[in-house]
Amino acid sequence: MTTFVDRVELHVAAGNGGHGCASVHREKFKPLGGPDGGNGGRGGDVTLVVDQSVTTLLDYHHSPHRKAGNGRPGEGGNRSGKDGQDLVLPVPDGTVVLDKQGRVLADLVGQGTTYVAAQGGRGGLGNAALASARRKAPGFALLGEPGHTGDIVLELKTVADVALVGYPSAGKSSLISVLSAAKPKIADYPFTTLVPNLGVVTAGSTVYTVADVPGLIPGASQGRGLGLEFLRHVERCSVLVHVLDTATLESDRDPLSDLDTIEEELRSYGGLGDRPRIVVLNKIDVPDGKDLAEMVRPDLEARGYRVFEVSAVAHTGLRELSFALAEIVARARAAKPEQEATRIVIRPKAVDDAGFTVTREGEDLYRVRGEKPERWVRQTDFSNDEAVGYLADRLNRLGVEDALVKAGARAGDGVAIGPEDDAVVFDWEPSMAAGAEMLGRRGEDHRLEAPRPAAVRRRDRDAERDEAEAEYRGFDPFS
Ligand SMILES: Nc1nc2c(ncn2[C@@H]2O[C@H](COP(=O)(O)OP(=O)(O)OP(=O)(O)O)[C@@H](O)[C@H]2O)c(=O)[nH]1
Ligand SMILES: [Mg+2]
Repeated sequence: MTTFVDRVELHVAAGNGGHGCASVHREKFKPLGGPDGGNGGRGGDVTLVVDQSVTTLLDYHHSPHRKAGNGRPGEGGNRSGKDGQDLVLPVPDGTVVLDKQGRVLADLVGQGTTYVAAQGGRGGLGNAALASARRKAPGFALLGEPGHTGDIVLELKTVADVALVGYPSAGKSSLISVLSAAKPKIADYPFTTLVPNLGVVTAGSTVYTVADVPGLIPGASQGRGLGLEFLRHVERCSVLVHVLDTATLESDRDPLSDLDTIEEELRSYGGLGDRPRIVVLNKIDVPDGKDLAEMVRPDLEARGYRVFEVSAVAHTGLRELSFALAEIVARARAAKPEQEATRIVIRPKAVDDAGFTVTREGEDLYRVRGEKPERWVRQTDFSNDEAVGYLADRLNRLGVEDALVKAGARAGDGVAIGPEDDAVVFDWEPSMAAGAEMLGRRGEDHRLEAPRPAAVRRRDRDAERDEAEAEYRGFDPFS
């Protein structure tokens, strides 16, 4: 028997970006030939892809830690690092991706549907890419960014058009076995079915799928029997079929009270109220069963159910049932427009906000949050003064310094960039950028140039930025 696993916790780690390289071109008789450090490669993504040949999440149960490849560092001679290998994880059709708090991140239905569960880190720019007219020889490069890591929960919700529900031994699996080519386990003891079975039925020109779930008993909502856990597999169905046993030997049961019991449990589970229902009275090959079926039929019809009398063993009434189901399924499909074509690539919401916030936390601590400042910090090699100065320039250009002044920060106050558990904290030097400008822009030797008035410096700075943006286009270090 294959094991069925329909819920797993998965730890995904995308690859880290490779570091940029700081290198100076060397040739005989040309000792300082300009910066030629290449960019680091991108870290690989971890991607989930629906693969209909995969039916359980078992693999992930056994090995829940999955990591994509790291990008390689850039090298001298303008050689870029290789991108890290993406990791593609095949998942069953109908896999729901949740975060640990239970919020749905994605619902993966349809062959090829793709979800990027963790995005690889960007590679760091090498010093060749960081060079510009005004910063001719950067003595630093940017670090590659760490890839995203996180815990996600995968939950399988079977994708079936028709769901069979009922007491244990009512004959749900038997019905699937005679309506379709599926061969589920059938036996005369309760809870034969421990995991959902799926069968494909063809009726005329309509092809649809039927799933059963482990039998329900009174109190399933309190966890009796196998509980209601498996009802999530019927959530996607467009029609519910009550399979009622007309030949049970238990004296306190009959089709009508069985129906009430199951309905009560479905209500406790919730969310299935709007699904059309039909009733199947099974086992009419048993003489008493046939009598009982005829007795309860008017009652059921009075409650508004369409009723089918069948025998899964004697193959009675199956054709009528399968065509009636086909008709309901076809109607349901027509009502909700065909699921958008498969191969939808779903990415986690792109973090693309240009903004940042400054908040005061306590006497002398200010916190800066924002996608850019946080990313720039991750890209900075703090053992390299020039790299730190470059970071200060970038922050200043974004307006972080001004915002700190506005928020009341003063020299010596702590400035934390990033979330509480992962922040870089500086002692703030408000004059940092100004000071740097006085001494000369990074990567240039101010001693070779005459001092220029502030307005000119500002114009130069703007020009430098424009130039940089044009130069790197898609790979803009300032964005
Ligand atoms: N006489 C008769 N017996 C049937 C019929 N359908 C199913 N059975 C018998 O009823 C018993 C239970 O059938 P299953 O198909 O395993 O029932 P189930 O609803 O899937 O049960 P669980 O998986 O335990 O919830 C088996 O012994 C079947 O052979 C029928 O139409 N007539
Ligand atoms: Mg069964």
